[in-house]
Amino acid sequence: GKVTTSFIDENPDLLSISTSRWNFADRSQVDMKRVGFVEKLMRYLANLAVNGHPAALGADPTTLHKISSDVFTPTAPKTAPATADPYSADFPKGGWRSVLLKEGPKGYAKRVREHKGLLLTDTTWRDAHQSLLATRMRTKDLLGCAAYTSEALDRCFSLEMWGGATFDVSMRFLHECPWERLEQLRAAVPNVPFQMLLRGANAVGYTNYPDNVVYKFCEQAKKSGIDIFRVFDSLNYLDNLKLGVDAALAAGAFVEGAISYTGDVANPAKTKYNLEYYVNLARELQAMGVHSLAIKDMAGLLTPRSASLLVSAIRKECPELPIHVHTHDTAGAGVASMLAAAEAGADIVDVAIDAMSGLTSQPSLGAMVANLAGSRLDTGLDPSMVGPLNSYWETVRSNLYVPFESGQLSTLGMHVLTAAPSSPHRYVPFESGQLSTSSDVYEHEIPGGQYTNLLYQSRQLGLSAKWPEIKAMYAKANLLLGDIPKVTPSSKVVGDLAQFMVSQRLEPEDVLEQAETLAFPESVVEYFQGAIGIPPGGFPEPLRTKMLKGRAGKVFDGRPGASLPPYDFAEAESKLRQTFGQWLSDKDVLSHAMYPKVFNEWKKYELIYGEVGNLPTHLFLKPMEPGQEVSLELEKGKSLLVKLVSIPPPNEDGIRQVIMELNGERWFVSITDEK
Ligand code: 3PY
Ligand code: ZN
Repeated sequence: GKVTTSFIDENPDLLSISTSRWNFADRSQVDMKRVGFVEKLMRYLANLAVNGHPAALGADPTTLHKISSDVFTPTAPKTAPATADPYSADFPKGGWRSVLLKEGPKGYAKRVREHKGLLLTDTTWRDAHQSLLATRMRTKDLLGCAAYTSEALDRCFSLEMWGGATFDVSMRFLHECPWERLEQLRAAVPNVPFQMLLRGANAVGYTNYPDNVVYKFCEQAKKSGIDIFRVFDSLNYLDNLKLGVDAALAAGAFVEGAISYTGDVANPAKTKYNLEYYVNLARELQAMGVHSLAIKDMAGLLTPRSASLLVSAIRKECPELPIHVHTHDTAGAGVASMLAAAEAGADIVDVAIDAMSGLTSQPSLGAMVANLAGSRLDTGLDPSMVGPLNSYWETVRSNLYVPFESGQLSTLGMHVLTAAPSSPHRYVPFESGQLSTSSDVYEHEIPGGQYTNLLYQSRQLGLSAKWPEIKAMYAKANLLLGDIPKVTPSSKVVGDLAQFMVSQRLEPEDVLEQAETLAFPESVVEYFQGAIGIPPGGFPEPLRTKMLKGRAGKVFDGRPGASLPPYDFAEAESKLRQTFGQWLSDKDVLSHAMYPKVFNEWKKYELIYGEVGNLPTHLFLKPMEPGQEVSLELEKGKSLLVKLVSIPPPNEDGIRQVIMELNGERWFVSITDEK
């Protein structure tokens, strides 16, 4: 327990709570909350110092020492950007979002089709860190460059910054509110459209939800700041796609219908996923009323030749719809393929800021800008503005220490890149260890977002020596399951089956033979039960019939969500209110509907440790050492001095009375030693 709270009593306005979730009814609640706020963060720091991180966070403990607590302030360039910009006339003042807001989704689509240059979507805030850093990027580090990004990338079609795995991970591992992330970033970036990835009927989860959950989710996401929904289904199953598209349309958003790309359209030997298959999908999506089409190449299988063939074919079929191409740079061909896609008529391609690009992430933004500069496809982005943004990300991510000049520099009327006092090397504990490109992706077809995850999981299961075998087995598992598009959640089914086969030493023949009796992973059983939809060409037989024989669980016929009863939001809310009282928001109810267990655990965590999203990343990740003193800036110009004085030995119950100081006042924090 704490000894005193007088410091807070004497400084009532010091610890203002910046979160948008709380609606304080009166002053006494504010003060109560403030007291709890600091006490809990101290408890977090004390617990981290005693117990370290839970293994589930996936932070490599051997790299934590690399995180330094140096303070830096990256700044905008000193030279004025070129004024005679031949392309500026093509870009709307106030960013593309002003066009979207004024002219609506159809108007925006039309303007994009008319635009001559290639437009870019920057994925740094979503897919890039999902693919490189296990989705562990914290809101604080996104906010550190948000205002600057709104200027440096003001000519982008969109910023992909939400959805996919970010929703789950922010609650589960970062102990942050995903909605708050969205709303805070929106406030900092009014001009560039925000884009999210919606897994069709799976919304931002791994399984089908009742329809009303998907509808309500889209409605709230739009309200909180999402402009563009990229909707996909992991099996390209039209009924699932339509549900997602309809829900996003009902929310009044710009809807991008995505085609999940697999195989190789340039290879005549690969007949299952040929041009006709994809053109047909494009036609179906167009009929659903989408505003643009995305070719979602989640594994990075598009070669320049296949990109060119595919874009041309779809362009011919759907001349009015913007075509947006997404790829991963796993094999190293990403820039070449996106250039080919653009030449063939794609309107928009996905890239990530250089320091967060390449390998399993998107191709480099800087490379695309430079490669097209001066051509008819010029992106219009100014490299002198992008440079400092890249330096920011180099510092956040990499092992390089990039020294920045400190101090304000905003004579050009531009935003200064300001990071909260924090450190370089922040995310080094989440690096996957992958150092080079991997062209065997054309064989195994593992999506970028899954590749590093699977590598990490395999390590945890003690299977890291078998990584090459797991990749090869992934390809075999895919064929066993019917040769399917592989992306969340179908990719999880393939990955689970592959790991199962490697660990049980099974070859495909063994699986076919013993299908009735093997203890398959749950995701594999559910796949065959139709829980995520129907794969292209149907389920493989006789495997499916054998698999399902004598197994418990519902078998779905058609769209799984269609047979789920509507979610009772009123009942869920009243139950949650009993637990969380006035602190509960509508958005929390939705988070709970999507991830009930994860939500409850996160809320329990917050009761103990508070809103840890407020801690700078180096303090969130790196345990403090006895004698160390840090300054916590909770608000501009108002800081707390926190010192870890010492960690005494545990008593007979295993509890340590960690001695800390808060602005010179001594606190004792009881922490159970779990080691
Ligand atoms: C996701 O669903 O999270 C993806 O990134 C799919 O590519
Ligand atoms: Zn992706």
